[in-house]
Amino acid sequence: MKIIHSPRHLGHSGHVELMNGQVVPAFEKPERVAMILNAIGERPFGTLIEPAAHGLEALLRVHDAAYVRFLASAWQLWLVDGRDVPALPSFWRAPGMRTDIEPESIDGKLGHFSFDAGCCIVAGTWDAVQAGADIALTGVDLIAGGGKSAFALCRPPGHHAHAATMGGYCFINNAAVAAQSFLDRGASRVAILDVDYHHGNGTQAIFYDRPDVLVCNIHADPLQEFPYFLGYADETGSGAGEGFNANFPLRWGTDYAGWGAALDAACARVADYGPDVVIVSLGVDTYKDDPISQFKLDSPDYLKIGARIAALEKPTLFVMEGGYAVEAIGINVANTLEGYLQR
Ligand code: SP5
Ligand code: ZN
Repeated sequence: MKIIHSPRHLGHSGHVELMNGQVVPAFEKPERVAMILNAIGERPFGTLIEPAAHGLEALLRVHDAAYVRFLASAWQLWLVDGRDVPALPSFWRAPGMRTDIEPESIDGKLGHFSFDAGCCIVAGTWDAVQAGADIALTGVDLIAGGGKSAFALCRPPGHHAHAATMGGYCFINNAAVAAQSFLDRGASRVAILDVDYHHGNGTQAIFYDRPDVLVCNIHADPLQEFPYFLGYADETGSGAGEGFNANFPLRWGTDYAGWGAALDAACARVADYGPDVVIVSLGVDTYKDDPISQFKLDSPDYLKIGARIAALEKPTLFVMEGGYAVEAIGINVANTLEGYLQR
């Protein structure tokens, strides 16, 4: 399996987030990728390649132009204001306030284009984000060219990002950009299977009214867990997209017995849909020792996840999302890929 990786993710470092009322170093940190590369390097299945530059066109197929302009300029605007610390949003609108105006001030823009304080911007963030999208698009190239599978080692992750909103460590929705790119290259149906611990609210929202992308999400119940305001079981799509979104919320403490049953149900939906290609939003924050999560999957369980996905017998693009137990993230990702390849 080709593993697509770029060192440019390293530019997104030294950033912070708000956790339990305090500003803390971000859990979404560069060491995550280093650990995944280490684990993959110890097994026989990976060929590392660098992404090809794809420009912004494919990003603009799912993201608003004003949002992409904001991401590209935010760090400079923040510096102009005389600040030399990481940029973090701290102002948001209430329902009833204006949504049609993008403020001139950087603090206004940061709030306008975000839904939490999870997306801290530093000098190298935009370059890392662009590299991440190029990684996903290079994965599309490989599979559109006849490859059976590929692993897009994206960082930062993407599944919480909406068309014009960052959040949950995500800026550009790599999986959504990849899905749209498959369609633009001639696929008629794409399935996204999101196994990250958190609901992929951005991916769901981007494709919610469309039948050409089936979005299936297995995640912690938003009654208990971030992103709180989307990801409930009654969200099934709207308009032409009715019936093409499926959520499998699970309670804190869920182990592989419960989680694997949801995976079977989600995979049955994917198989029924008959997609040309499957994109797996691969988060391993379902792991029992993840520092911000509450599921109980253990490392050998990821072999089973990979095997279950392989049983779909579809071309498959794995796109990296979350996973914050740095000591185990590499083993868990490598197990997923090994389980996929060995079936
Ligand atoms: C891609 C991805 O996995 N993004 C996750 C973003 C989660 N941000 C909010 C987490 C809130 C967790 N609260 C934990 C309390 C621990 N004491
Ligand atoms: Zn997550």
